[in-house]
Amino acid sequence: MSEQDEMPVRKPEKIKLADHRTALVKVERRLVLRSALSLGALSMLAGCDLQDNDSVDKVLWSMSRWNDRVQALLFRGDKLAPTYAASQITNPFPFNAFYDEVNAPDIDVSDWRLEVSGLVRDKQPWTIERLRALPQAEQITRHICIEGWSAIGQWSGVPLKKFLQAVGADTSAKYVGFKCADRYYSSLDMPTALHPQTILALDFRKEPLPTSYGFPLKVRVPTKLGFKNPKHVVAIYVTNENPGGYWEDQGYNWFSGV
Ligand SMILES: Nc1nc2c(c(=O)[nH]1)N[C@H]1C(S)=C(S)[C@@H](COP(=O)(O)O)O[C@H]1N2
Ligand SMILES: [Mo]
Repeated sequence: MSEQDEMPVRKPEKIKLADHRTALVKVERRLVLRSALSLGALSMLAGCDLQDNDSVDKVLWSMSRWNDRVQALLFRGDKLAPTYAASQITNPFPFNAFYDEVNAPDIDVSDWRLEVSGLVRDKQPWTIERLRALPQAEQITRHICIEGWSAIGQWSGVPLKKFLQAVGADTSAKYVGFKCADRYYSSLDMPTALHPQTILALDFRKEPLPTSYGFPLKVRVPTKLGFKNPKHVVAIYVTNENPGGYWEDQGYNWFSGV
């Protein structure tokens, strides 16, 4: 579709979209393939001329929330993300965070505990040794960053489903939230948390996660975009209130997955 085709068919003087074009194009990109709408359809659905910042903002946020619901309905708990051969692993694997690599948190694993709270039976914190004693799963999958790069990596660790079962989580709750050592945070819908490829990754390429890639624990979710893969995780909680996330709360679509 060309840029022209996306413009709503209305009298030019009534259209005040130009200022918000970048934001609207971003939101349109966020509407994933199967539920995509054109900009024209967006302004028609909005039923307004999108004349001021406030109404544009409202439309953008309501579209994003609508999109979360549609995406959640389209999500199939059994659909697997593609996997790759060891020879396809990207080396070196790229680093990304909201800060430079030298500032990645340097965590002493003997002090580190994984805190558990919310709708769970057992709130005892976990040491790395106890996590390693749980069943482990390995995957070679593609990490896709919204900033426009992707890379294939190999991660292994505890399937989040097994962990949630081990702590007696209420898996009828809606969300699982994560807090990180660097103030990053994110969250998943329960069907994605229970997905067989969602793991509490402890290893990268069969070695403990390097500092930059999330030591000592990163949530690896190959059915989601990279920003929904929190690194340096220190707390997990089960809740019915959407915990949002660092980028999610700045306007990135919350579901951001397939
Ligand atoms: N704790 C924490 N986790 C994070 C981030 C971050 O800044 N802090 N950035 C996210 C983003 S946007 C991406 S693309 C991936 C990058 O992971 P990598 O450094 O292993 O490639 O981490 C995600 N998880
Ligand atoms: Mo990212």
